[in-house]
Amino acid sequence: MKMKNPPVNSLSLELLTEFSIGLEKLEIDRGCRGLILTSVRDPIFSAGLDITEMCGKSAEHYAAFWRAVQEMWLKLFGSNMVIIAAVNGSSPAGGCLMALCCDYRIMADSPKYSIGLNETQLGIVAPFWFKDTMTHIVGSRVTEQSLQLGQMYPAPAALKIGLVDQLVPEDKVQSTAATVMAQWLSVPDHARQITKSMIRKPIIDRLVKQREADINNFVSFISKESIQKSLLVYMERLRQKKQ
Ligand code: CO8
Repeated sequence: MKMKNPPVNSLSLELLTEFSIGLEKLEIDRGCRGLILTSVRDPIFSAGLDITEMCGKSAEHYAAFWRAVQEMWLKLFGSNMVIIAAVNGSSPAGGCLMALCCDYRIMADSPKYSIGLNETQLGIVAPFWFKDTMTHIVGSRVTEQSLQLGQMYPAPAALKIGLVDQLVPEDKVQSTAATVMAQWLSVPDHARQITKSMIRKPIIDRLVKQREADINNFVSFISKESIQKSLLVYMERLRQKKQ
């Protein structure tokens, strides 16, 4: 599955909705046992959540958007398929979250590309299930430090802390993903799926149990004037970086 949402593959409400529907279809297709998640947009895997969906919109819009983010996470993190992230470029925040939901991450070996949960840099807070997903991969200490600092890791540093599993030359990301997929698919599905579910279900259940409260929290947090101001300042900084 190749994400395509120019210019930076941000996760808009439309992309998230299409993504979840697409994943659902593959999930029930018995002929599909694995999925490689990547982007058509070298050098960007995904710029994370579309910030414009979180600025200057109504409470109803924020609620619908957040439900779509939750749905993407529930489907991706909870998938029965083998999912491999072919991270062919930078991957901040929501993009990093998507990669972390996969079973294995292969990243283009270039210090130009970075990955991480940088929410605090925008003046916003990664919710508990973003934190849980990162903790699941790299442990509490690294997660705490990374989340407080909103740290983005260049590819070599990301490998060092285990945020990604393997670095390969840029032109080998897709072919390596196919090789790794073959290895994962050599394990009998039922045994692998039960094992995956046993480990991930408690993490998934935490969100399922408080999904509505999590939406309400998001809506009230993102609607605050101070938070809206932080996001606008951040967008302006992105624009100025170009000049
Ligand atoms: N959403 C919307 N627009 C974006 C985003 C984004 N996430 N990222 C970039 N853009 C826009 C830029 O503003 C720019 O717009 P314009 O052309 O109108 O000026 C355009 O895309 C191109 O951006 P760049 O020139 O910066 O492109 P580069 O190729 O130089 O860099 C990067 C690409 C590395 C992706 C860079 O754009 C970047 O770092 N973007 C910011 C990414 C980011 O910080 N994302 C965080 C989103 S928040 C999130 O995912 C989780 C939120 C959890 C919510 C919790 C709340 C309670």
